[in-house]
Amino acid sequence: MHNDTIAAIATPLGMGGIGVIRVSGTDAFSTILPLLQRPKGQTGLPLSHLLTYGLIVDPLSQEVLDEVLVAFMRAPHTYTREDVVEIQAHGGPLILQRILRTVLAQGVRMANPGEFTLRAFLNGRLDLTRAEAVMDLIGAQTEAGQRLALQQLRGCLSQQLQRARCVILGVIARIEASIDFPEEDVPTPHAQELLPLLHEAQQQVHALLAGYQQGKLYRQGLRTAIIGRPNVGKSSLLNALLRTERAIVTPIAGTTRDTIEEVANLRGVPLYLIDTAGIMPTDDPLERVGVERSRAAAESADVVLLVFDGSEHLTTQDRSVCHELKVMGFGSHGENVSDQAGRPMIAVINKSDCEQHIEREVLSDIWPRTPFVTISTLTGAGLSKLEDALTELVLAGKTISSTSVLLTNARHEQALQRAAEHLRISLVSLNQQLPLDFVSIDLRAAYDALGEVTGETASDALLDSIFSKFCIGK
Ligand SMILES: Nc1nc2c(ncn2[C@@H]2O[C@H](COP(=O)(O)OP(=O)(O)O)[C@@H](O)[C@H]2O)c(=O)[nH]1
Ligand SMILES: [Mg+2]
Repeated sequence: MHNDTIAAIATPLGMGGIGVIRVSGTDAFSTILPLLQRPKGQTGLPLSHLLTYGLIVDPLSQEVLDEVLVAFMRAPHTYTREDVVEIQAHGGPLILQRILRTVLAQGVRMANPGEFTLRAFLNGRLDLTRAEAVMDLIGAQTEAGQRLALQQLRGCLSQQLQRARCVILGVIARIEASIDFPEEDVPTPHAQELLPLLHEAQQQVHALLAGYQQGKLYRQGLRTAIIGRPNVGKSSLLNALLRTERAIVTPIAGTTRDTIEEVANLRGVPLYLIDTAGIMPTDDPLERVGVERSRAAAESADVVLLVFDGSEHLTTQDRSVCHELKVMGFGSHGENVSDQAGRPMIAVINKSDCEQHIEREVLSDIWPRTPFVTISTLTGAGLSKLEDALTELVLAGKTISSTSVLLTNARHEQALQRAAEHLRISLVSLNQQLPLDFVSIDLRAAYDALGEVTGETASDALLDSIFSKFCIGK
């Protein structure tokens, strides 16, 4: 099924200077060449990997569809490792679709989502972690996310995984040789020789797992709900963190009726900010929907920014918002640092440019161990302190360097957890001096689990589920 020739529009649908149609497979050259009318005197196959000028002509109607530049790229030095043709046409959706239709009419099949990358994987150009990195790179929301994806695309994660696999395979080979050839000269390995090797593999797996919480943050970002009663400055805070005028701000309480979601960049972590209508009792049916959505936003958030108006006394509404968040488990409880931490929350006291009337002691009683930050969205005072506090809360002071390899993908994490568990059991068996074939069963399972991450032992169903998430043309 993977040797037919496929085609798709590889650039996003919309108006643009250029748009690209990608064709891959054994018939790519022989399909496109007859559609291309080149300047007089140019015949035969153009040189590989160079641009050729010409017109795309519909072979039936002889109509000229567009003036194009075409790259003919000979396997194996191509994205898919097959013969690839990329047609650079003018970037209008209609033009690109007409050219694509003409190409498909020559017997080429429309590519499935991710099929070009799937072929690159099946033809051995990329392993699975690198193929997945292509998608992460395209979808990255911050430069830090981009860097992590690029590290993965360049194979840094695969290399670390292969090192651990190699060690495990070495141990399996020694055990199985001694089991298979007991009469010959293959000595039974001693636990003392194998233990350090397995500890080394275990350490490599654990090191990767340890980076996952952080890596996940950079890739998936953080849902951050801005909560508080109306008019405390929630929408102003959203705008300030985005450094744009996204939400409408007015002195009229209840201006924001629906929730607004935008992505801000918190020192490399994508922050999905949710501005809410505010949580307060209301009889207005429209407002009630807004209030319900605010509650839902808080409930589903990773972090809450609870906003107060420092220029006013605490109101009953402020207190009832506090009560609701407590019930949802936000903020740290108890008197001691060692007490159980609640869901992450920062209390933000806004309007520091005005005379202050808020009862801070009351707030500290309600939220004894929650960080407080005083800001003014009007002057910008305290905003970088707020970003510090957020960074501290979610990253605990850890930031990444440009060469970090971090696990960012839940699929990888789950497979590595399984590998770690099998390694642990194999070490227990070895320490208890159980027969070596017990040890080797778990080592094989650990080896396979690591291979699932790189794709060496991935099932077709897994491949389908991964590549179907790609966009068409990738
Ligand atoms: N003086 C002062 N006014 C502010 C500040 N932040 C917001 N406001 C004003 O407070 C009112 C309500 O702001 P808004 O962001 O719409 O509050 P929301 O209802 O919580 O979203 C508007 O008139 C803002 O201009 C601030 O830091 N200082
Ligand atoms: Mg608002």
